[in-house]
Amino acid sequence: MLDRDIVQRTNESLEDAHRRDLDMLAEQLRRRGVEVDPVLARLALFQVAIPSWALGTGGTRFGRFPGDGEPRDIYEKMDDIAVIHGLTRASPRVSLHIPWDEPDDPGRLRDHATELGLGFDAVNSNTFQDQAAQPLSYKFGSLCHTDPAVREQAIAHNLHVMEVGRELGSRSISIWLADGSSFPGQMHLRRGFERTLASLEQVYARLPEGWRLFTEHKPYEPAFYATVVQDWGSSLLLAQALGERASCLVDLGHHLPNTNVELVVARLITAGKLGGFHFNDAKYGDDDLTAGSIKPYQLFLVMNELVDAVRDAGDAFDPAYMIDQSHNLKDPMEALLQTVDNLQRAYAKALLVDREALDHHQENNDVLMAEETLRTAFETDVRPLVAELRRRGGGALDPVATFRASGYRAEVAGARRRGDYVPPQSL
Ligand SMILES: [Mn+2]
Repeated sequence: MLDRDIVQRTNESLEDAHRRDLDMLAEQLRRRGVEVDPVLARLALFQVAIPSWALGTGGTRFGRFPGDGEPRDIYEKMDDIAVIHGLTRASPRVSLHIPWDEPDDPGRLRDHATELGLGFDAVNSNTFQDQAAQPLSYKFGSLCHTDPAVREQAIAHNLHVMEVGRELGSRSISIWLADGSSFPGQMHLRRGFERTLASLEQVYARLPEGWRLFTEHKPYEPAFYATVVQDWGSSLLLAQALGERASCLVDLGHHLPNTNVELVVARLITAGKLGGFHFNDAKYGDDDLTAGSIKPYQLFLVMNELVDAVRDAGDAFDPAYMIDQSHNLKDPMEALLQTVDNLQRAYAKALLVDREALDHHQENNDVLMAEETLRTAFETDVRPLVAELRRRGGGALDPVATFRASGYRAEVAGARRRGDYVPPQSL
């Protein structure tokens, strides 16, 4: 099992090279008037939640190729997340999906999480699939359905998810509005949206004290003609109509090709309605690839808007940062270690943007220097900064290398197959 000794031994073997890399970077940053420690202090505030559905191998419409040692239930998933957090020190919360990871006893799961040093971020409802014991079908929609009984069922499900979340200590619910139509004429475009809003009002009215509700938009899929909450504009209409505690969730993959996602983020910040993120990356559609793997510059530009918003609003700006990925080829735990690292790198680069210089160049319409100010930050190799933050927090200088050295996957593969699995110690 993964223990502190392996982290320490691996760190020791990497320490010398790390020191030299960090010193070189610190010297470079000093020339720009930037000190390492304040950057690390701000980088430490960036934490991201691990989704409960990302610990097992995902699949495509065509097939699934499961790996050895996948977690068999939510408890084993929590154990894997504890290992990920132990290595990254930046992912202490879990975003739970219901019913996929519905706990039999929320109190017991909460205790298990606490023992592992974990907590819960937004809970996710699901009205885009029919479940075994469910009386009415979502084939033609859920919260938007023409039949009030189906809408009632979907509302009741969301209320149930909030109740489970409340017992777990969660403080928000993400609702992906997957309803839509695949053919012109299938659904009355305005009425479908109005019914969705009316249903969400019922959910919002029962939002527990101190909770937030996130609406998640998507342009197409599973519906191919008109998604009810197709874009950030529709999501914003819902959040504004619902009230102060409703806001929009931006899934990076839920935009049509070439959409300027950082601009969407900026607009939602202006409206005071940026609730949270689902980080991932995409080449063609909702590909759910590793965040930063396809469009690292876009990820940096999104982070740049977030860091800029913190500058203006301080602690009042507090979106929920979550990952939403499907790991079909990579070991899911390794992919998540890589993702957290990628996100921290992008955020660290955004922290290095010389904002005074950028303001100056923007005010003076110096296009080239404004762009170069961003590029200077983006092209800085911040890997030693992120590694140093992990090291200081007791994590791994190189999380994937440490994970591989630990033999964790092989060990749980044996135990989980044999059925005598003993949860690992928290890092
Ligand atoms: Mn999502």
